Amino acid sequence: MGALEAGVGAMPAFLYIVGNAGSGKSALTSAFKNWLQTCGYDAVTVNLDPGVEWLPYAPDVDVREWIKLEDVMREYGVGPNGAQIVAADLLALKIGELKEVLDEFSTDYFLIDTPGQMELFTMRSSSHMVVESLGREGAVMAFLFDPALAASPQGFTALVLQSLSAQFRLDLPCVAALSKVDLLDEEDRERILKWASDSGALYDALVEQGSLTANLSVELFRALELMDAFSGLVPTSAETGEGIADLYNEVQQVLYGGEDLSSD
Ligand SMILES: Nc1nc2c(ncn2[C@@H]2O[C@H](COP(=O)(O)OP(=O)(O)OP(=O)(O)O)[C@@H](O)[C@H]2O)c(=O)[nH]1
Ligand SMILES: [Mg+2]
Repeated sequence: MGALEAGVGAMPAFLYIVGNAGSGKSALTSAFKNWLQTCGYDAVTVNLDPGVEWLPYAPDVDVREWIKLEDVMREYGVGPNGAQIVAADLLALKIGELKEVLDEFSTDYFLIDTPGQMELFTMRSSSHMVVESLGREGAVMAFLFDPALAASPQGFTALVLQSLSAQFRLDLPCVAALSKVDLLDEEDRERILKWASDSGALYDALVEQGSLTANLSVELFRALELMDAFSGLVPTSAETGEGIADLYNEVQQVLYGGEDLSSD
């Protein structure tokens, strides 16, 4: 199905863009907004990182309006890491105000750029409250696999486990994307994409590297298969725009099951 055929739904989508530090969340937020606008859809970008100093886009809604990391450090007498944790919890207290601001927008897509340190968003109950308050209807997570981490079978497996724990913690459906594909040569790209859809290929690669010996690993792979962990990755590049339409279609598929819910 083509991107425009899929159409957006009548309700706005909330796309939480999640991934390890430097995996390309902010760049993808920016590229996704540009792509949606080119297709004639409206999108609102939301920065949830209180510590970010520079963004590749001008956020429409910015958590720094309410919470700034340097203020938290001063007021609570904590360092940058401690301040991130306090800020994540303060966000839960400010969520009513954030929601009021979001409610003022009439849009198709909220693109939510989450903090650099992924565990601050995926592991704290405050984020669960954020998702709950903004609404589960229309909410999806895009989990980014950074090629720098996904290139080795061990790194790839660790990302699969992280994405599952993020889904489990936030209780959100997930679309997994390989970011920055423009940095990969054809061979590396194909290898990583194969691991994402073929657990046997990943298993073999781990065995080849001597990373799997115990029977427990077989059991782990069986469990991962049962959890649908090998349903593929959407290759994307914020740099070239490759795959953004595919990512959009995947999100629409998760939200609306491929039905044409175009509000036109
Ligand atoms: N070549 C290439 N570089 C990219 C792409 N996306 C992001 N980058 C670069 O990767 C670096 C990190 O990108 P960001 O978008 O800031 O990543 P992030 O996940 O938001 O980073 P934090 O918020 O700090 O965790 C920057 O130098 C980007 O220019 C891409 O698709 N292709
Ligand atoms: Mg960022």
